[in-house]
Amino acid sequence: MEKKIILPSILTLLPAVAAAQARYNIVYIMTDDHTAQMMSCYDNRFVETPNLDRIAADGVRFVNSYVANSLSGPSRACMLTGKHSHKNGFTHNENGIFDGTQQTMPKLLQQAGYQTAIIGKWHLESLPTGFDYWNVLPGQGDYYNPDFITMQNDTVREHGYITNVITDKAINWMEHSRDKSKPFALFIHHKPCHRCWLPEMKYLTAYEDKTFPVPETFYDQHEGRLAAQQQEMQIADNRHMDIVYDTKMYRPGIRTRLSDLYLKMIGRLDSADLQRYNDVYEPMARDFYRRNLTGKQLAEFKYQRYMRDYAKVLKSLDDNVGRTLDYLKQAGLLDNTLVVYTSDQGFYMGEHGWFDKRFMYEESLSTPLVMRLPKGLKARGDIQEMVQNIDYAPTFLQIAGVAVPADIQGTSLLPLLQGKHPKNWRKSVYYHYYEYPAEHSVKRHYGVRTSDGWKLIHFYRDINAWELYNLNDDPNELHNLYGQPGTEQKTAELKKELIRLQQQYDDQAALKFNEM
Ligand code: SGN
Ligand code: CA
Repeated sequence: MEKKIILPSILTLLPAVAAAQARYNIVYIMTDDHTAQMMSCYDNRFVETPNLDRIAADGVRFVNSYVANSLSGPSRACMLTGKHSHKNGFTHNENGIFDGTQQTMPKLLQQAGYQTAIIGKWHLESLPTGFDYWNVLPGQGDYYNPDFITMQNDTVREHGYITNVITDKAINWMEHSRDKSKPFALFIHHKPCHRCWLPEMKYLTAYEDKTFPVPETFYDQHEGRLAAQQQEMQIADNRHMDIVYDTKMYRPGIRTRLSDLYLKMIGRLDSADLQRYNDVYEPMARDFYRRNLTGKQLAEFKYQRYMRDYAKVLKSLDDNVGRTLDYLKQAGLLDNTLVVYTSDQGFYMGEHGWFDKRFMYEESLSTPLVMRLPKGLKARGDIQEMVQNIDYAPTFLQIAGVAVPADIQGTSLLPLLQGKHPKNWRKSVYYHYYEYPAEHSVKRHYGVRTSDGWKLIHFYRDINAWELYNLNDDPNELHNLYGQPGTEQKTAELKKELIRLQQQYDDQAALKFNEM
């Protein structure tokens, strides 16, 4: 069992913190579908994200950061509760309703005298609880002139581009609405880089002259990986990545599975902006339909369009994170505030030929995580320890001097932020994905990933397929070693570790599927 740290009082265990100042504020910025490949402090092949990198440069970068279930709602529920999906009850996006009566980290912070607020994507269906202020997007929200649900449960349409609007609201709350006599925890949940990557007007043409390198696994045929052969997230396949909705190649008269949704989304623009939008995309579409691309040429065309639009929405995101940091500095809050930047999960940028997430492979099991630390927390640079999104709740509680309830499954990252490297730190993480059947058709699976680079996955229920990877030799997870001669001992070792984690986290349903 991992050791659970119960904090009786901030004065006993955090004398440095208590002496230096009142309790730290927490500004938690979470984006949607933003993956580490597209963040220059992790990977500089594709884009520059100077403001996100500033957080890491001034603080810490977690290089082994994982989610528990690579999907929006479940990931958010793990963050709020500090518990795996089977314990917080929110396992799927589809038909999921978060039980807002349960214990959550924001509620515990609130009870301890924090002002709490959440602005932006919520995606848990029930209305937020545990927040003094909330203003959230209905479902996935819209990029253009977005609607927000207010605390009176009205839906109000705002004017502008989503990332700017959310940031304005966040800054406005910090500056004008909160009770400045109290510490605060603000959750800023952005929409980018979620599908279908609609850019801000000023970045309509950004990256259009850039050609992105095609990932080495773009043409992966998924041999030896049964579930990967059955997914529906191929960039090349027009049934998965829609030529109109996703790559914006619209022309009058064309109808695709998602073209109506696309027209509805861009139709939210004011007419002058819609004209500007069409002036950029229509000529591209005319040219595209003239060329009649097929095969590899079509696949790579779609890949470039995908990368460019993703990079455009990311540019607005990076600007707005910069604006948030500048506000904190100007308001004199930086020294006293923990700033966290992360995403609800990672994403495929053409690796294995894919977009989307869900699989326990590295790109979507991982999530970017950087933090700017308040005065008194000494860690700087890279943190190698394995961390998971169930750790955020206990971390924030401990930072706030609040006792961490024993039923929280994550581990507080505070020792790491203090520059310590506890010897008994976890050596493996547990993952469990549930949403099947569903869009993108990724089969249910669970598994273990160890700090020494091994991974065991079990796709279960309407499929029964085990996968084993040695990431040290096969970082792209192309060679499933399960059942290969010579791997028996490693497999047994990992199965034992998987069962240990399932018992530790009390995932009874999964334990039953091990014997399938
Ligand atoms: C939508 C998207 C999917 C995406 C899910 C979940 N389709 O349904 O591509 O996987 O959200 O994303 S769309 O046609 O509506 O764009 S999540 O990040 O919210 O979990
Ligand atoms: Ca997401």
